[in-house]
Amino acid sequence: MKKFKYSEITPEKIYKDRRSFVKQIGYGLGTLSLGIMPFSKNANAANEENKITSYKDITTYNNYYEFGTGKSDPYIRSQNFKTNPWNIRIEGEVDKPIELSIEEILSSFPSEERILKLRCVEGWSMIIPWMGFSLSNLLSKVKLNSKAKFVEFESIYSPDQMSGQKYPVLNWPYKEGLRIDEAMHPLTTLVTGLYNKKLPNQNGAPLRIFIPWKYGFKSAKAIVKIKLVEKMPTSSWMWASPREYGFYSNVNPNVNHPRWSQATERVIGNDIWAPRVKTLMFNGYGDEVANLYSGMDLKKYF
Ligand SMILES: Nc1nc2c(c(=O)[nH]1)N[C@H]1C(S)=C(S)[C@@H](COP(=O)(O)O)O[C@H]1N2
Ligand SMILES: [Mo]
Repeated sequence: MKKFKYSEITPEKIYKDRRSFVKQIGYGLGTLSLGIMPFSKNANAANEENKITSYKDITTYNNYYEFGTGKSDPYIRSQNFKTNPWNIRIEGEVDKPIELSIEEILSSFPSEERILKLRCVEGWSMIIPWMGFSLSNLLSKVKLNSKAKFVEFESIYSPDQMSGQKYPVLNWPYKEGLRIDEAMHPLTTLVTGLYNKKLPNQNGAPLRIFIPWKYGFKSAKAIVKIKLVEKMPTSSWMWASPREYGFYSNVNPNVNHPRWSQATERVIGNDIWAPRVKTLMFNGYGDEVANLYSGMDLKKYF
């Protein structure tokens, strides 16, 4: 697996902005990492469109259908959601399944800041200062067997707390999946917080996955189960509409959604009259992840 330091893929301008940003919101001295920015090393890539999205936008404009389909529903309806106690089970094609409490996970795997861009399949994007660590670190806790070809993520099923689950909007619980090499890639992040704070419920507390080169829906929230499987899992969105949502769902401006273009995106937080910006292949993380797909027809495997 390719090794890199997050600082090495951070354009200098962003890095500087990031330092002033750090001062601005008064981060403690303990804050570790530099950001990871999606836009290559081009100096000219550092401009207005690479600004970190505000805490307010990140936490009030959400997709989390368990709490409703409106953008403000998750913020409004998730405040009493119970994230403690919380256990995460790792099972399937492993020598021995394990169950870890969220406390164990938080204390065993220190989180670092990772500034990564989220590109929703609906055509908007945000740059989010996540806190988290690589999923591969957690998976190293179990011994995978040779049949472990894919990983399936399962979100919580709790219709009493999540009124959206009373309606068959999706096939609950929310499920997503990755190929094992995608899951092991260091950019595949288990998210524990944002803006150096605890993860808000509406963003997927206490633990959600984040895969920066894929459309946002791949990044399942409130995960309770991680299952190693042999066959490609069927995600909730593939169930809902296989023609529109493929297993890979890599951000790809050359493959349109059947009902709309994916060539450009609206940057959340920009003035409403600001032009949309060009969507980048793999959401700008091609240098890091394109090799996972060499030789694959990404129109067929969308
Ligand atoms: N469990 C669950 N996870 C989910 C969703 C959801 O509805 N339920 N929505 C997805 C979609 S479409 C997006 S764009 C991102 C949004 O993440 P954010 O609200 O933290 O920005 O979460 C993804 N994860
Ligand atoms: Mo999305």
